[in-house]
Amino acid sequence: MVGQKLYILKLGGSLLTDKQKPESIRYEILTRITQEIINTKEKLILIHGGGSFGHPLAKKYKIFDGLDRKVVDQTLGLSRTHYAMNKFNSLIIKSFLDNNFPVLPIQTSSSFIQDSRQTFSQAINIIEATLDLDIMPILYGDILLSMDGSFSIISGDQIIFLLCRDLKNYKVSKVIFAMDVDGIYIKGKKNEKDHKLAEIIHKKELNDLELVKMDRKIDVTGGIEGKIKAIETILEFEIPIQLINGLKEGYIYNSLKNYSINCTTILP
Ligand code: ATP
Ligand code: IP8
Repeated sequence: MVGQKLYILKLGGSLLTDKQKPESIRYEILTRITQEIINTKEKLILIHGGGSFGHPLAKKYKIFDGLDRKVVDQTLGLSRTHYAMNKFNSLIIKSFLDNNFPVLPIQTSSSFIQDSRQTFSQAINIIEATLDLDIMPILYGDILLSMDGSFSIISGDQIIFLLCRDLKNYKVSKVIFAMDVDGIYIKGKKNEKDHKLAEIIHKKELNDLELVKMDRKIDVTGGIEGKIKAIETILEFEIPIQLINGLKEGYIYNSLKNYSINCTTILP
């Protein structure tokens, strides 16, 4: 089993929900994507983000910044943020079970904990045992408890880094971020309106990207800039990364099959 090939796919909150409208799931998209993933027959860990379920509550109760006695009912807000993510996750789990496909939710906030310096994975054996059984583990951005009596938010993007770092028996061969846009847009040379999709980016170019300023949605984990920071950490493990548009039919299937698509590829 050692070194078995594995993909990690993150379904972004921008893809599965309308980030401007609280707890709004895009069912048609979820149904199609579920089918695409099943059809690939590839082994993967599925992760999903917070979208309009986790981010608005995390923002309201300032969960990302940790324990703050001045925030009214903050620990209740911590529970509510987790509960919203759990609800979102259940809908995704249901979508696979409706298609008779075996999946198992791995509750992120019970699987990772941090101290003042780093985050520890507590459930790697469980995740690997799930994969061994050909059951697809599904994790999600969630609240993150801390051993010093505080808390924060762990993004789906950060979970990917931790899995790439800590999985023992599986080797991640590609990480895919499916979002509601084609990839990373960078500024062109001429004027404001001149922007383009970055098709191939090398690790050393990542810091100098001149990002186009697109719409700002509620996002406590840093939006596209936060994603790029997480990507930098994942590249430490020499794993190629793709950012793709999951709204486009067949793109998730094609990316998991390594067929060519119009997207951003980031190479270590
Ligand atoms: P979530 O964190 O809820 O899971 P996500 O992983 O889908 O969401 P976001 O963090 O919302 O992704 O980042 C993707 C969003 O970033 C896109 O919806 C896009 O509108 C926005 N964005 C802003 N600037 C850019 C840019 N230069 N290139 C690509 N996307 C950008
Ligand atoms: O959407 C954030 O995860 P992300 C999760 O992957 C919460 O950044 C609870 C806001």
